[in-house]
Amino acid sequence: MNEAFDLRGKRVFVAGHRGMVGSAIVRRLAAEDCEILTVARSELDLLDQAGVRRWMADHRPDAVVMAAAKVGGILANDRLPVDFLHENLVVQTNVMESAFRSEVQKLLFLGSSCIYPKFAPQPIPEDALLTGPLEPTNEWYAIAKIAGLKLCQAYRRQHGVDYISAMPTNLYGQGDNFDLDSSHVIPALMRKAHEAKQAGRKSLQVWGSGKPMREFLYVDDAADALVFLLKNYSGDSHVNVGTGEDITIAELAATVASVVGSDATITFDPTKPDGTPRKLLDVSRLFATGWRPRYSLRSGLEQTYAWFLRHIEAGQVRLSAPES
Ligand code: GFB
Repeated sequence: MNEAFDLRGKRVFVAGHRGMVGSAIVRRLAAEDCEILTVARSELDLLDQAGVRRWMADHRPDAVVMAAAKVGGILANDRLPVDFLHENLVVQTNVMESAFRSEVQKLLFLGSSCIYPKFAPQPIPEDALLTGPLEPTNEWYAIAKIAGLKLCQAYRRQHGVDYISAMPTNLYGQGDNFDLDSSHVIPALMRKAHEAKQAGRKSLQVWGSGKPMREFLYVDDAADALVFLLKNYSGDSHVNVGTGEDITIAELAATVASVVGSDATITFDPTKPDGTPRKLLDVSRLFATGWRPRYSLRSGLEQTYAWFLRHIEAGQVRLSAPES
């Protein structure tokens, strides 16, 4: 890692600050001596190019963290291809182009581990990008994210600005989406286990075969790694962000049930897709800097469930599909 970007006294715009990742980045940046800029969706629609240009010109941040995205689990990706491709392309392009016009020198773009080919070597190194076909359930999202990281490279090459990108593995934690149709696997299983426990039900249904393997990173660890990269990384290549460890979905379901305190029996629904068989990131580039996650999967799940219990009664857990 080279070229430190000193955050002291800087104005940092976090796009997507209401989302799970954006809000974790805002929490993490609060420990830095910088000014955090955010804007409510009611004030600025990131799909509106003229509005984004105007906002950026008026506020002139020094750095931008691009955490705004249309995200969702395997089924939402499969069912809403236009939303995942079009919204992400437009929003990320608007933010990057407006940032450049307003002379933003440092920008961090967030992608996803689904940018890699379905049958990439495991663990997946950064240079496996574009070496094979994508996983069909999320190719729309993946194409948008690949375009985003390429746009960062293009800005670097053509204009010499320090736009970088990070590819986090599957993330989870407080502020996640717990809507069963559009969520990722951890919030879905946590909610199902919680509701089974409350209703005294003895079955916990898991989509697919339970055999796919996934790597999970707690969102506060992700935010810590992302702020670390913002401060310390400058380079053409995207950087993988993960833990370097994965487990099967069946093992995950058993762990979630244990954290929730549910003794339900796990059943599998083969009508639902498995998605990519495995996507363990090669995190040697990130780990070479000395950065490490602080939360084990179990402790991250415990944190998440504690947050869920604290917020569910107050109606502060997202239980239905987020507006697009
Ligand atoms: O988290 P998930 O939806 O996303 O699913 P992906 C991970 C695995 O968990 C799949 C299984 O094999 C699912 O079939 N699974 C089991 C469940 N039970 C459930 C359940 O109740 N809900 C859900 N959602 N899954 C997404 C991509 O892929 O990962 C995105 O679609 C993005 O584009 C994101 O990259 C990080 O890991 O399969």
